[in-house]
Amino acid sequence: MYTQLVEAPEGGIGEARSAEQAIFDDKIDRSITIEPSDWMPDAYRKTLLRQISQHAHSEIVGMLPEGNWISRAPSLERKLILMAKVQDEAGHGLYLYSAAETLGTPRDEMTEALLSGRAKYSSIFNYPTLTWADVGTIGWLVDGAAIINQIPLTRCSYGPYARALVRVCKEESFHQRQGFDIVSTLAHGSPEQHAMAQDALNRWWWPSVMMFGPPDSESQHNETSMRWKIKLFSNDDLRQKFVDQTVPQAEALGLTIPDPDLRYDESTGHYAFGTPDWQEFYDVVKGNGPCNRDRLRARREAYDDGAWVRDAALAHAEKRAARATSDAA
Ligand code: FAQ
Repeated sequence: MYTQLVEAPEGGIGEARSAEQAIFDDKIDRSITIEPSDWMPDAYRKTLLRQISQHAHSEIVGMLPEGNWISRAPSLERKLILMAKVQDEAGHGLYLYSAAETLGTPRDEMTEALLSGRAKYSSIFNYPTLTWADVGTIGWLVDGAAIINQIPLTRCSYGPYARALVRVCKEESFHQRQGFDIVSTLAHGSPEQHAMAQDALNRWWWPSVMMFGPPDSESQHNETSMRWKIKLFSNDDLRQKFVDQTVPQAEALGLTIPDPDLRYDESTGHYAFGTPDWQEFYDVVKGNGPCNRDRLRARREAYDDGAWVRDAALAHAEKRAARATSDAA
C-alpha cells in the first residue's frame, strides 16, 4: 500500500510530498521502521546521521582509553578478554558507519568530519585511564550506561540503526560483566586494590552520569528526536535509570558513590542525586577535556598509517573488477 501511494501520487509535486509525509508520519506513529529506500524528511535524515555518526565515532575513539592497557593487563586471561572487547568496539563502529552510509553519507566523509574536529564523539572518552581499575570501571559504568542508552534504540524508527544495535547491545552486556568482574576482584582484594577501585569510581562517576547528554531543559534535540522515535527516552530519564541501577551495584562492591547528595527517595522510588558539573561537560564537548587533543591525534595517526591498507584494498578491488569485465567480454 505504501509503495503504491508514493509511486503513483495524484496531483502535483506539493500533493505528492504531503502524501509521502503522511505515510512517513503514519509509520512513525505505528512504530513501523523506516528503511533506506523509504521517503523521509530531510531533517529526519540529518538528525539520524548526526546521532549515528556521533555514535560510530564514539565506538572508534572509545577503543583508545582501554587499548592503552592491553599490553599491561595483569594476566594473560585479562589481556585476551580486553583485546576481544576492544575489537568488539571496532566492530560496533563499523556496523554503525554502515548504517549511516545507508542515509547517503560515505564513511570517508564521516571520518574527515571527525578528524577535522567538526563531528562529535562521546565526552566520556576524553578522560585518561590512569590505572588498571579504570579499565574495569569503564566496563562497569561506561558500558553499563551505553546499554541503558542503547537497548531502547533497538526499537528506534530507523531499521538499519535499530538492527545494528541488537548485536551491539549483546556485546556491550558482556563488556559490562567483564568490567564489573575486574572492579569486584579489586574491591574485594587487598586494601590497596580496594583503594584503587574507589579512586577509579571517584574519577569516572560524574563523567559517566554526564554521558547521557545535557539536562532535558538544555537538550536541543530531545523533543524532535523523541517525536521521530530516533530517541525513545529523554536524557534525564535515562540518567535516572543509570543511577537507580548502579547505586546498588556500588553498595554490593563496598564502594562509595562520590555524591554527598545521593539518597533513596521513598516517595518516588528513585535515587535523588547531585547536579553534575555541566560547565565541565560543555568544556569537554567543545574539545577542551583532559585528552581531546590526544584522542584526535591518535585517530589522525591511525588514519595516515592505514593509508597503504586502503590503497591496497582499492587496487585489489579495481583489479578484480577489471578481470571480471575481461572474463565477461
Ligand atoms: N558527548 O540535544 P542533545 C559507548 C551533544 S558509545 C558529546 O541532548 P542528542 C560504547 C549532542 O551531540 C557512547 N556530545 O543531543 C563504548 C548535541 O550536539 P550536536 C555514545 C554530546 O543527540 C563503551 C548537543 O550535545 N553513545 O559508550 C554528549 O539528542 C566503552 C546537545 O545534546 C551514543 O552516541 C556527550 N555525552 O542526545 C565504546 C548513543 N551528549 O550533535 C567503547 C546514541 C550530548 O547538535 C568503550 N546517541 N552531546 O552538535 C544518543 O543517544 C544521543 O546522541 C545522546 C545525545 C544521548 C548522546
